[in-house]
Amino acid sequence: MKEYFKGIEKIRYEGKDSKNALAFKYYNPDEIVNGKPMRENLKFALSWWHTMGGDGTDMFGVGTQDKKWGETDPMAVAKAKVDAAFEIMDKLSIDYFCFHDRDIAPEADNLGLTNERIDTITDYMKENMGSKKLLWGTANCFANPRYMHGAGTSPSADVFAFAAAQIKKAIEATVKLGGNGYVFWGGREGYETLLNTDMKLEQDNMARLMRMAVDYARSIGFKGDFYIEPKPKEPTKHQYDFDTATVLGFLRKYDLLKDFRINIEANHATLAQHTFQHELRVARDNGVFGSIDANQGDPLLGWDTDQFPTNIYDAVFCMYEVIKAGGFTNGGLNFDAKARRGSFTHEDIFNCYIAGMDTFALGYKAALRLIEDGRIENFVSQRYSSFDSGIGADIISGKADFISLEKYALEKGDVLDSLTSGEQEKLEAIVNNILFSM
Ligand code: XUL
Ligand code: CO
Repeated sequence: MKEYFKGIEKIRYEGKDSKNALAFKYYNPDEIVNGKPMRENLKFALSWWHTMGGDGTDMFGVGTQDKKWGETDPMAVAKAKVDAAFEIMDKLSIDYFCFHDRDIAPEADNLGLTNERIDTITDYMKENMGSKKLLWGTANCFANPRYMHGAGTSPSADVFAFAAAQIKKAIEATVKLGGNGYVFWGGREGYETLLNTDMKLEQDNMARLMRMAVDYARSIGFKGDFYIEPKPKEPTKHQYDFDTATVLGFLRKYDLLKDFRINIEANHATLAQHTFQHELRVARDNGVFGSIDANQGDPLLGWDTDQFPTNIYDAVFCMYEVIKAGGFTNGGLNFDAKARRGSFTHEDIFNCYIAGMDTFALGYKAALRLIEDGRIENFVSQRYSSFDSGIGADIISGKADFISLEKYALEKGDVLDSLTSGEQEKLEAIVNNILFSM
């Protein structure tokens, strides 16, 4: 088989003192941590769209990165992407991948032919994937002009029908490749102006589409999780799946909670003016944590820059939430991230993944130390300990009511002396102490 990355050997773990750029400093896939090999703790995934297809095109210029893989015919390119992707995964010890239907096979002149192309490519993937696994599949229902007003939320019933047919095929491809997840990211499921929008019908229809997707997927044996990936804006001014809390309301309203979890993307969290950890905490606290699209934005830019994640603090707090949620089940950590336009060489692909994977490996270990160290967790439980006994325990158990609480407050007088310091700076220093003593 053709080798696409000649001169790049399998990336080895060399430890933190290594100066070799093409080596892991922190990610040792087979190291047992917290009872499991790191590759299973982290479940890294390659994103087909950015890594195999994204060529650095932006609104000011054409691509800078060769993503044709030496081919010109679109189906030959699609096959070459499979070979090149699997070579990258082998060389980086990445076990999972994620794709949109249109990333793996280019759209043809009609849906029938497009679906045949998906069959051809998924046959080829299945033959060649060996022990690699599909983390999740999805349908790109946002790029084609037919989706200019949305897919499931389009004002056109024809477009709704077309989207349903497209999603049906994407689910079939996911099931065929053994995927344990199916993602809905509503690229254009939102609005530009309420002047032309029936918001209620649009959201009711989106729920109808999701219900049909679940019913169909279960009927063909899909046992995995569905995910909604929240994002507040871009491309639409207002996306319906704004953030995790909004999506929770939607899932509850339409009775979809049994089948859906949340796929949380770091840069989407920051676009919603939340931290990455906030979104993960909301998901964890509500039992809907599912999967992660790992990347980072730039604090100075207000859009989705999808940078490879290198911010160690974000990775620590992300992994803290993942560990507290019990680790990944069907989900994993997909690098929904792309090389900067100026990082245009094939070697940069490896530099990017090594940077991201090392960041999360270090993040995982630091999060575990933070938990084992106990200073922060003990502080938090101490801070709320007034609910463990006395009046606090009565509030929690439901024994207290307004009448008994008023009696308590009247007897007590002021309660200011029950407060203790929040000690934020001390806790931040503890995080630094743990991080920099590793
Ligand atoms: C877009 C985005 C998507 C989804 C899958 O911002 O994150 O790539 O992850 O459709
Ligand atoms: Co994403």
